[in-house]
Amino acid sequence: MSTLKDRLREKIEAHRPRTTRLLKEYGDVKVGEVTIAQAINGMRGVKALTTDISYLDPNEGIRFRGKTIPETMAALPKPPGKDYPYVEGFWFFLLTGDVPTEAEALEVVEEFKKRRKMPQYVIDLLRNMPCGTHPMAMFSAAIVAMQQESEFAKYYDSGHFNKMDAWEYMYEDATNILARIPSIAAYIYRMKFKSDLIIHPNYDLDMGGNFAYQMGIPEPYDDVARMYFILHSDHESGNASAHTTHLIASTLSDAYYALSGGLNALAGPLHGLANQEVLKWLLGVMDKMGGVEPTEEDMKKFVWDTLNSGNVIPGFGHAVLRKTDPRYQSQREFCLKHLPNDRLFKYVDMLYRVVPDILVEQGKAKNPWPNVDAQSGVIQWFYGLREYDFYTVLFGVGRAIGVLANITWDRALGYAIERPKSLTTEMLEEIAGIKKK
Ligand code: CMX
Repeated sequence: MSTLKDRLREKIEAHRPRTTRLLKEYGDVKVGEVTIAQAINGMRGVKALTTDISYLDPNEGIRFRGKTIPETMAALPKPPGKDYPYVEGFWFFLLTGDVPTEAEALEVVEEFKKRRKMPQYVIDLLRNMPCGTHPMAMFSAAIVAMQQESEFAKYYDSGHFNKMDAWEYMYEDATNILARIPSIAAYIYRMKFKSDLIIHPNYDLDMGGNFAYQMGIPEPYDDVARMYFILHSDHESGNASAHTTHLIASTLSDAYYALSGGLNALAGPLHGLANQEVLKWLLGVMDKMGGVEPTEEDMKKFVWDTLNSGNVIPGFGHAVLRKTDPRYQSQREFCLKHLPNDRLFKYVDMLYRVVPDILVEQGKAKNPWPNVDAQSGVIQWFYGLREYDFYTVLFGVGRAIGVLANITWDRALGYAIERPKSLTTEMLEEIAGIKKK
């Protein structure tokens, strides 16, 4: 038994009575009300989910297990000589809420190495997909293809399924998936964009180090990977990828089905695909300028042209945040340190100066500030990863950490199958007093 699994068991056993008590003794206490706008417009702000893994304050941004991003990065153990923590230690932290010691983090590193090998049938599947397939479709298909290996599904079929133990099988599936997905992502990249010249895993390296190795990108890309996966991991339960994963898992579907579905939600341009859209948009700006650096006036015109043509400015705005996303800030600090003179970074920085005022002037977006996706593609581009169709896959590797931690806890606490209630438009009109019953 691993230290992580033992610790998780202790945490789960300590936590269960809190959930049971809330449900039994306080189940009827109201946490809020729902308006017609919320019922029609994407349930924005409806408080109807529970997670202890992260919390998103509209002004402060994300906290993982109570810690801000800088606190998280500072607290967790790091590989020797590196600036960013082991992703494996971060997984320990998200699951348990405890900062692991170096030895505990390294135990997870070793556990992931043991489970790293990716099945040949996944490579065969990916090779057989049409060459026009988007990397996100390949990624999602690869995950669901491995469903036949699900320990959770086997346990459910065993005939002695017990709700109290179900989390253990979800945890095993989650660990197997996390150990493999950086390799799957790198395979997709090398297969699709590097003439299928695949680099096999290096079993001496941690998750971030091995990912950089399998991508074929030298240091400090290993640290970029660690930073990137941690920053993109979790953003509460209500965002589309996390919520989709949670919803699917609530049916007692296993982690493979659930994560694959969550990744499909991430693939939308209003969500994770925005990072590729930012790059595409910026390159369009550069192309129009014919290589000449735009002035702020030029940039303002491009922004207005985009808005006037009915499109959103990718990388800006957020459903919950009302300030600059601290995930954007973290990446900006990385850029200021490692690529301060990069041309694309300067463009992004110029956008930071011009877009918020324009969005305020336009008067539609509730949050004019940049989100995580505004900055992330620039870093990848700088390190030679220029196939921006791939960027959302990177987001997906990170997001898997958060959503898999969440569905492990969902099973531990026995959260019910999700089933909100719908109303008809006529019923809303009656509630509004427009129509009489
Ligand atoms: N550019 C132009 N218009 C924007 C905008 C932007 N960046 N952000 C919001 N708006 C518009 C909305 O489209 C909406 O217009 P309509 O009333 O015509 O439909 C209006 O402002 C109000 O929207 P909102 O309440 O401020 O934002 P939502 O909660 O509805 O949507 C989000 C949030 C992120 C989808 C939206 O801000 C957006 O489309 N941003 C650009 C895409 C993006 O960067 N997505 C990535 C978000 C982070 C992530 O999940 O990865």
